[in-house]
Order: sequence, then C-alpha cells, then structure tokens
Amino acid sequence: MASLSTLLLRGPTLLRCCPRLFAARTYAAGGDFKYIITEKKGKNNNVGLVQLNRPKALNALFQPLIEEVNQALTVFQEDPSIGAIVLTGTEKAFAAGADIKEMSDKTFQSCYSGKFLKDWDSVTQLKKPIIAAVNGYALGGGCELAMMCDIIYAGENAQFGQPEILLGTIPGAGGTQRLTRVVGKSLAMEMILTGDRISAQEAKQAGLVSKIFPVEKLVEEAVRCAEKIASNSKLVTQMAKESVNAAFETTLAEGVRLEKKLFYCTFATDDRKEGMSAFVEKRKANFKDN
Ligand code: CO8
Repeated sequence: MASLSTLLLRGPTLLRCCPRLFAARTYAAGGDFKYIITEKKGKNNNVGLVQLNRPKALNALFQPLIEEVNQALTVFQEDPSIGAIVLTGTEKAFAAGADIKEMSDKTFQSCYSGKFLKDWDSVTQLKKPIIAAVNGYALGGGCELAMMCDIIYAGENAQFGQPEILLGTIPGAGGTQRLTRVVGKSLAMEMILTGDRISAQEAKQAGLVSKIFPVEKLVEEAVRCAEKIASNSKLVTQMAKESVNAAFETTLAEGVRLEKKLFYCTFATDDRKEGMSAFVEKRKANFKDN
C-alpha cells in the first residue's frame, strides 16, 4: 500500500481519480494543496518537485502558500527515497515577491509582534539539497526564496530583482545579505537601491545562477541535476551541504575546521567505504545512505 507521503505527493492525480480517498488521506496529513503542486520525479522517483502554483498573482508569496511549501518540504525531507528537491514556479514567474496586497495594511506593531515572515525561511533549514529552477520573475521575496536554495538554475527569460525600494521598503528575507555575499557589494547595492532587475545572463555572469536553459527545458534539467545528486550517498551529501553552507556563516579558519571534522565523519560511514571500494574494484558504487 502506498505510504501517506506518496499519496500526498501524488495529490493532483489521485484527486482526479479518487477524490474521497484523497480527501481522507490528506486530511490526516494536514489538508491538500491549493497553491502548490508536488510530484516525485526522476527515473527512480528520488527527486521531490515543488511547483508554486498561484499563477494569477505571479506566485506572489503569502502565508498560506508558504505554509504549503513548508509542509511539502517536510514530507520530502522525511521521505528516505528522496535525495534532492527542485523548487520551481511557472514559466512567467518563479515568484514576483511577497504579496503586496497582503502586506499593504500591515503596521509596524503587527509585523513586530505578530507572525509576519515567521517560517518564511524554512528552506534554509532543509538538510537535503534544493535546486531553485527560475523561469520569469524572481523579485523581492521571490529572489530571496531562490537564494535560500542551494543551486539556482535559470530559464532564458528569468529576471532577478529586489524592487522593495520602489515600494518604500527594503528586502526582509535575506536579500541585502545573501545577494551581497553572492554578487558583491556594487551590484547588490545597485539592484537594491534602484530596484533594477538583472537578466538570466547577467545573473550567471555575477555568479547568482550556475546554468541557464531554454524555458521549456529548465525543470527537466533541474530534475536531471537533482537525480545526479540523489544518486550519491544521501548522508554524505548532507555533510557536503553543511560544509559549503558554513562558508557563509563562519571565518575561513572555522569553516576549514568544520570541513575537516565532517571529512573525518565520512570515514564513519559505510558509504565512504563503499565509494572507495567501488573505485578500487572498478565498479559503480552502490550507496545505502548509511
Ligand atoms: N504581490 C501581489 N500581487 C502581485 C504581485 C505581488 N508581489 N506581483 C504581481 N501581482 C499580481 C498583480 O497585482 C496582478 O494581479 P491583478 O490581475 O489581480 O491585478 C497579477 O499579479 C499580474 O501582475 P501584472 O499585471 O502587474 O503583470 P505584469 O506582467 O504587467 O508585470 C511584474 C509583472 C513586473 C512582476 C509586476 O507584477 C510587478 O512589478 N510586481 C511586483 C513586484 C515587486 O515589487 N515585488 C516585491 C514585493 S515586496 C517583497 O517581496 C518583500 C519581501 C519580504 C520578505 C519575503 C519573504 C519571502
């Protein structure tokens, strides 16, 4: 029998063929998804795909959507068959930012004392690697969400920007920090102070994205990369991710120390032994994530 998470992730298909089963199952899991679509992808079904699906508002990020994303990411994080995740939007927009209509009536008091932006950066807590596949607009909170991911692939039509200044505010989910660390002070300042957007090509040149693909090929290519990642040891992959992320949080000396410790940790795993034995025996490694 399919697991609960499998049923949850096959939601849209199951909903069409057996809505009662779906309703019953997803009720237990906390409700079905209205603003996202989730699917397992890849030849071995080892990639979790989360697609933001609020196209009429260009995937503007608001609390119900963020809650669904967090719920889906938790399911994929806990599913041992999933080795990597792809987060994408539609061809027109990855996400055009936080929902301005939702934000417009907020006050300092309600922001400060309330839950505004609480849990909006859960993506950064994921242990499994996550690839942002960005077509179209990645603006404001959309750009910030992409930058919370581990790898950004862009479609040829992608546009990145932090236009908050044009709304009389500033980035609030890491834009001033992550963008500056990635593209450097001058370009980050220019984007944040003018609100100007950059193209996929400019983003690649600046190191914000690693690869660009035709719009219709983007998700397929992101899934291909995710499959490649998922074929390695999931355990060791998480150690590699933790070590790379430390580069943004610590001094060089501390980062190198952590890397050394994690490197030694790999020697406590069966997968390290299997990987090296496979090389010596001239065969493909068969990692067990152990
Ligand atoms: N919020 C709410 N609705 C939006 C948003 C948004 N950010 N962006 C687009 N929409 C809606 C439009 O209102 C419109 O809806 P309707 O048809 O009901 O009027 C629909 O989406 C289509 O938009 P447009 O007609 O404007 O489409 P265009 O193709 O003409 O323009 C643009 C596309 C250029 C993307 C334009 O919509 C735009 O400038 N959007 C706003 C972009 C922006 O300023 N983003 C930053 C928002 S502030 C922010 O993100 C703060 C981050 C705080 C932290 C967030 C944590 C994750």
